[in-house]
Amino acid sequence: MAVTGKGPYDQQNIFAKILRGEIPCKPVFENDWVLAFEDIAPKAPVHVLIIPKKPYVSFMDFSKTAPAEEIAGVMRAAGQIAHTLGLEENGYRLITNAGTNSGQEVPHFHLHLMGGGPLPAFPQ
Ligand code: DGP
Repeated sequence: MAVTGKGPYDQQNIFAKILRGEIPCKPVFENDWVLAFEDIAPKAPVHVLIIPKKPYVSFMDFSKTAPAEEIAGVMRAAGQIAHTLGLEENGYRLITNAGTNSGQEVPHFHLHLMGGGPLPAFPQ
């Protein structure tokens, strides 16, 4: 079921549990700002979720309240991950679902990084 993408932040959401190490993930990258790991239900040959380590419900929350340094850190990490995964040569898609109409399921802001092959015309 889609979530509204608005607060308050639910400390029991699945990505909060992954960040706390309470449930496993397949990590591909980590730095001070983000953790990135493989999506459990990939929609592309490469499908990685990039999440801030701090608690933001959605992009609406993140874009309004995160310090500029953190916003830059998350976006730079996304580019670095795409580079490291070898996605730059043939390109990739970077999206976020925010709120009910988007179908956001997990109420912790995340970027979907997809590539590794031709992607369906957007939106899927
Ligand atoms: P969204 O609809 O934008 O909120 O996308 C949530 C994504 O999270 C969806 O592509 C599936 C993925 N997902 C859900 N639960 C888990 C989990 O427990 N582990 C991992 N790795 N991914 C998950």
